[in-house]
Amino acid sequence: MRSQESSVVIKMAKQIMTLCVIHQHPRVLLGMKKRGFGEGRYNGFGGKVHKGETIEEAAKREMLEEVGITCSKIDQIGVIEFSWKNKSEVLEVHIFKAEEFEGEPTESEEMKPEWFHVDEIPYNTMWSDDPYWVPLFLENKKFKGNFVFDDDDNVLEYNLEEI
Ligand code: 8OG
Repeated sequence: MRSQESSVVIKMAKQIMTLCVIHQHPRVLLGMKKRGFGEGRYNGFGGKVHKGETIEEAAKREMLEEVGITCSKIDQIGVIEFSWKNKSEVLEVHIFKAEEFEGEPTESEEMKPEWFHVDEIPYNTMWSDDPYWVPLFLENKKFKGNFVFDDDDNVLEYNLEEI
């Protein structure tokens, strides 16, 4: 019989993150990540949720910090959990859409903003999971899922469902 003492419980801390994409059909605003995690990839804007703020507040704060725009109305479209086969890190990313904003998208130390036509999303220079869920996002379909990456951030396995 397996004793309680011999079982190993590995607790993985989940990092709660935001990701917000401006979608003014038929164009979307992405940013080239200039430094840190995800450097060299186009992405929406976002980051870690700070203590004491809601996820939505964090998403709006990151829009202002990373691209200098104010989004009064954002809608949550999806939530995805990302993990790596050989790492204990787990990211829970809350994905938002904004159709309106105030201000002029402005390059920051972290992001260089750029508009793309929805038919010309630069998937080759984005996270490897993006081709799976961005089409749902563009069709305003809500979704949840999880992706597991290998050491090179390639998708090893995933689940994605509309909700
Ligand atoms: O604070 P930092 O710049 O490290 O935040 C990382 C941003 O990248 C945050 O907005 C969440 C987002 N992000 C991940 N993983 C993935 C992913 O696999 N695909 C996309 N599109 N964005 C991701 O952390």
